[in-house]
Amino acid sequence: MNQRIVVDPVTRIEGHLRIEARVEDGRIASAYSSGTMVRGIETICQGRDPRDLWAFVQRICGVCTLVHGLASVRAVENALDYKIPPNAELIRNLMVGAQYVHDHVMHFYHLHALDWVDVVSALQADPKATSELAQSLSSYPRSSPGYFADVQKKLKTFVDGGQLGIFANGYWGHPAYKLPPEANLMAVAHYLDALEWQREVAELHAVFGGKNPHPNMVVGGMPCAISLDSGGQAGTSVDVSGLERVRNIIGKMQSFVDQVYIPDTLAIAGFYKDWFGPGHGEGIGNFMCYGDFPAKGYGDPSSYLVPGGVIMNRDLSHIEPVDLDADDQIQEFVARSWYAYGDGKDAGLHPYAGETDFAFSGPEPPYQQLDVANQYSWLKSPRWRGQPVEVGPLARVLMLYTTGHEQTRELVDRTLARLELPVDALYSTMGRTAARTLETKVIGDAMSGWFDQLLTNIRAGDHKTFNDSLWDPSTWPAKARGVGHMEAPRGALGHWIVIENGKTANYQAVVPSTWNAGPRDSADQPGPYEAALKGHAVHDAHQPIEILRTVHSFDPCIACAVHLFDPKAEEVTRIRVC
Ligand code: NFE
Ligand code: MG
Repeated sequence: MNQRIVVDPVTRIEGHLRIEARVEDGRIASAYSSGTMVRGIETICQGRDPRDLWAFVQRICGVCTLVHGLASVRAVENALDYKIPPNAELIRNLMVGAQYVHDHVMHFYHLHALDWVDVVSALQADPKATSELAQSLSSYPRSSPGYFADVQKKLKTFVDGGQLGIFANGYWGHPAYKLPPEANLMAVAHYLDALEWQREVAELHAVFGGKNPHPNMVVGGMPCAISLDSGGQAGTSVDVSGLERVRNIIGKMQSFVDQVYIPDTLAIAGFYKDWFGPGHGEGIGNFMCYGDFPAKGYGDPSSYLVPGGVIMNRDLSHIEPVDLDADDQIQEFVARSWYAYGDGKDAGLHPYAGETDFAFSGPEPPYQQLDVANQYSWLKSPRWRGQPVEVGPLARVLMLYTTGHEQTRELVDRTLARLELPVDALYSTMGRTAARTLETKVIGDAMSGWFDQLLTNIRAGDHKTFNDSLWDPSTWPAKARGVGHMEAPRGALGHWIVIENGKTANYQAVVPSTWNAGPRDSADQPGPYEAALKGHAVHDAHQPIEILRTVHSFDPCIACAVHLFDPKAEEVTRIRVC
């Protein structure tokens, strides 16, 4: 029997995503990923002072609150060959690192866990047995029978009142849920703890950047002064007490990752080992990283913690270099998107020459029934040398693993050994989810090192965080162009800027979720979500939990992915939110 399944909107993500799947004989034969809401930032950059852009483009997203600001200042610095002080580089690493740890823990508990954890089943759990289970897995101190009994009582109040609140609308009782009630209760307790924890650790951004979300940035470094004075005498939040706060936050991050996030990932993964296997989100098998976390500056990729490069067809023995300036490498195609290029062709445009002009017949796209044979998304289709590539935690972990990063090798090997799985198991929905957990450990630990280095510099008398040598646009060349790239939590992110006479002549952002969630291209090659959904067995077309598991394993952010702007400022569509 053939069926068409529509999930719209996909919830527990940022932005508006619709998935359509054609099911033949119980399996997904083809899937279509559509970004259904358009919003916009890129075009309003044109004509502006390049030094102001970070504040505009940072509003592309409120989830990855920092990354578009950083990609933007890096793009301008790259265009102008503007060097920044080592302290600014370390603070940027710390802030991006904090974004990873915060995002990934929140994704696991608040956006993805309920695909695996049956909240209602937690009511059947024995709090004492839950306590024993928790203590067998971890030294996390919140593990007493009384603690779990309290969480269960809170949950029971929700259920008895017919108000599941934040837990409403799950597919509770679906046979795809495999955890015993005690494991479900433990995960629900940690879901609630993670809410409290994330509020505390978000403060790191506020110490260095004044606030969160959307901390302050500056072209040429970081806008915070640093001082070893105390008690506010220095007039900066980055004084002795601010630095102590940062040290405490890094410690809190590391202990939550070690005591809660990693043990929970391993425990849950152990019940879903089939989700490490074929037919469970293995995807297209091409992976790309731009690389990030420089030890010796953005201009020295050999010093990056995460190397850049492309892995094709799962061949871990060979890494292709990626060149973000080359016309024929990074390109965006629009054959299947609601855009058209000025020449009417779909040859693929490099972002320096990127265009964003709407094209669909009628007043708005056919949202009720996507025209999947033609155009069906507000996302473009980015390609590397014409090929779709997956970006994000799995790409980074494979890159670190295959280039011999010792801690990653040890973490991956230990995890696979414990679950009795081969390396190929990583190419899967659960592999993607586990990779995210493991990279959080790597980045969280690296943060301690960056912090120590920052303190060492300050103690040696280096307080410099900002370089004013190129601040004046009259010193700039008449024409310049540059790219700011980074590894955002969801994957490779690039902003490209063309500067003419001190103003922005063109600006394009190509974003991780656009790489992963983009539609097919003119050669009919599916994007990574679409490829990963193919082949799933769907147990119940009315409760397609299999689709949610795999799409969520990418951590979609469609606000990031669709970020263009209607230059005529017309209303493009109306979204009804129920
Ligand atoms: Ni809106 Fe983002 C990250 C960026 S998305 S979350 O990480 O860039 O793909
Ligand atoms: Mg773009």
